[in-house]
Amino acid sequence: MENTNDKKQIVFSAIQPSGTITLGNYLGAVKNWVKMQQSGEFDCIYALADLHTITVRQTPSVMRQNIINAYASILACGIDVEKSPFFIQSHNPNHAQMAWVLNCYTQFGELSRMTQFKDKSAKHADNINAGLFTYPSLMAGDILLYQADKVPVGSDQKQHIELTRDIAQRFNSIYGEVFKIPEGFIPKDGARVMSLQNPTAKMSKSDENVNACVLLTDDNDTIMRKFKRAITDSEAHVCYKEGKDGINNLMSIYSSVTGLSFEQIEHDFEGKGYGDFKVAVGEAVINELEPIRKRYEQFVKDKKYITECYTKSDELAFKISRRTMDKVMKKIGFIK
Ligand code: AQP
Repeated sequence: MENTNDKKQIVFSAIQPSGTITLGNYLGAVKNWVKMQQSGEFDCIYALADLHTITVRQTPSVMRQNIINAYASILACGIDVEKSPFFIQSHNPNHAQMAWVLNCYTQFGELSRMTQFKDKSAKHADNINAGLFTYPSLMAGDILLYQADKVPVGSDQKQHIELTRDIAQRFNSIYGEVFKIPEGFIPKDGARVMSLQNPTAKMSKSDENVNACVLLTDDNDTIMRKFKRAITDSEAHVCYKEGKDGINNLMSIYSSVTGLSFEQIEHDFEGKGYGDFKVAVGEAVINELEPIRKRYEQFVKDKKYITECYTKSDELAFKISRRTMDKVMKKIGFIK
């Protein structure tokens, strides 16, 4: 990252190591992280949001491995820490501190309206903890600490970004221009990749049904098998239409990886069955993910390199975020 005074816009985004990174995470967010890094137009800062992960109960040994695997996956997608720091959230205490402060500027009613809280409470009814409820204030702190202009995320995070803006505006209206007001950056295609087994629910890395998600670590045969088994409908006509959730999802994935428009896809598959279409989607996704998986297999074995990457990134992230944290503490009235 070039830490200069050239006034590039700042990009911040994070991903939870709550399982293996999915095609949904990749198309919705990480692909844009890489594009924004490569464009040279932005100063990008990325994080592994491991503090968020414990809002759902984790097994310690699995969590340790998930952190390493997720870190290696993101490097394999093309994040280069020489250009964009990619740090580990729990290594930077400013995040926990900022989350507490922002909790005191976030309303109970606002948090109660968050659909992710409602979904996750229903899914984990035996563990509806306070962290799950206040997850959006931690996320707001992640973004605001870096004075981010743009936040590349999938559409499931839109509501949290809007709340981040509201919290920042509320804080600024009391204390002056402390926080930059960030904007979400949501892709046109791939913004919400749905489960292959239940196309009305989003693809999630913590889904217990292995056939529901394509993982960045899946081999080519597994990817093809998952697409062949994807739930569709009985119409056997490849077109984007309300009610055809399974086909709509496959078209959206295909469009996102090939760049083809829906009209072009409909034209190309006119008169062909779903079998042909599923194979075409499988092949396109294999082409996209195979090089990533090969790089992942190299990175994940190289613990020394991974440690070097995050240590360097942690230090830079701490330095940048501390500036905002100090300012916030001073404005509120804490003493040094
Ligand atoms: N299905 C999806 N389609 C498009 N984008 C998605 N994202 C997640 N699922 C999809 C985007 O991926 C980024 C990282 O997400 P996260 O790990 O911070 O949290 P999440 O949204 O809760 O992701 P998962 O995969 O659903 O994890 P679990 O199962 O642990 O809850 C975000 O930008 C998100 O929008």
